[in-house]
Amino acid sequence: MTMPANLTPQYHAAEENFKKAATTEEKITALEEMLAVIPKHKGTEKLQADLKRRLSKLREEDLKKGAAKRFDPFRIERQGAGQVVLFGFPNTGKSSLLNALTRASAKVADYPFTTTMPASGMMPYEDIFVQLVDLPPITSEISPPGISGALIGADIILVVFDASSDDCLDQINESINFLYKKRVVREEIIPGVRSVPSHRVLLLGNRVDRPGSRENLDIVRELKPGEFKLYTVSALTGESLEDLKTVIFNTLNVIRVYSKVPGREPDMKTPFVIKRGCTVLDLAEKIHKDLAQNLKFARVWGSARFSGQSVPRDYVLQDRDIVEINT
Ligand SMILES: Nc1nc2c(ncn2[C@@H]2O[C@H](COP(=O)(O)OP(=O)(O)O)[C@@H](O)[C@H]2O)c(=O)[nH]1
Ligand SMILES: [Mg+2]
Repeated sequence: MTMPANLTPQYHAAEENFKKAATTEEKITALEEMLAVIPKHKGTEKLQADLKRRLSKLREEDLKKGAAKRFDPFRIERQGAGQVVLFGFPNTGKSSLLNALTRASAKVADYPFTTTMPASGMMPYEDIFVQLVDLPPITSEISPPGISGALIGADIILVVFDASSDDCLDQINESINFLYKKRVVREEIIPGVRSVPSHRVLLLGNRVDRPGSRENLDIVRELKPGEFKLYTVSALTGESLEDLKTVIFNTLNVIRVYSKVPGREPDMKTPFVIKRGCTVLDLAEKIHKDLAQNLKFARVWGSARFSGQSVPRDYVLQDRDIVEINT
């Protein structure tokens, strides 16, 4: 096919990576990069469409091959209301946070590289669970191969740093640079290209119980990369861990709804977790395909103007609504 003129050096570099790619995963990443950096104008429309076609074909192939057959310890099966990864330098307290927030018992030690494989646990939040994944650390020199895949698949990335360390600003900057370099986070969101939006990347200062951390945090507040929100906790004393849970839940941007069979009490034990903005029809689809097809109307307790009000299928649900679907 004829190449449109004025493709950028970044595009050609990404294309080089594609040619060199050894695995399907690498090919997908390179194609995503090509699509991300290609100049968007009329002259490249054909090429853009071609890239998208190749990308979806590769993704299909990848699925067919079966992720399960290839053993990849960095591919942690998603569970619960969302997946949150703990990412950062050694000894910042990632494993301690996992243990404090879940019932996991990851190994904690005050020497680096105690964590060599991802470990996960479920964090209870009110009546739901959120999955936390403790990743092996990165440093200025090394990063575990495979870590990008675990990062890009996450709903939230917690960039954990040691607030009591004089290096904490370097820890933050290097962690953030890593995310940009590996294209986990991008300057702009490009349709069809995976990335974690910057509002889902949270800076988390741990060990605030230790001396010096208040002063360090003053500096961090002033000099941190601006677009990322900052939170502080202590895994040791438990300080602000409850607040962190709420922040995580709010950042996931999901709601809980309780289903009710007509004529019966609602099931308040196991909520359905759906994206904020979902409608009655979306919920019905999630419960069962047939239910969506036969859906006539629903009654809602909670956000509706009065309890048990009949609402149409495009009614937007709110957190903690009780929904009775009528067919
Ligand atoms: N004082 C204090 N020590 C902590 C805190 N969190 C972790 N630690 C200690 O920091 C060291 C490293 O913790 P670890 O969870 O293994 O860090 P990781 O390498 O990031 O997984 C251990 O000695 C922990 O006991 C905290 O909030 N306060
Ligand atoms: Mg660890």
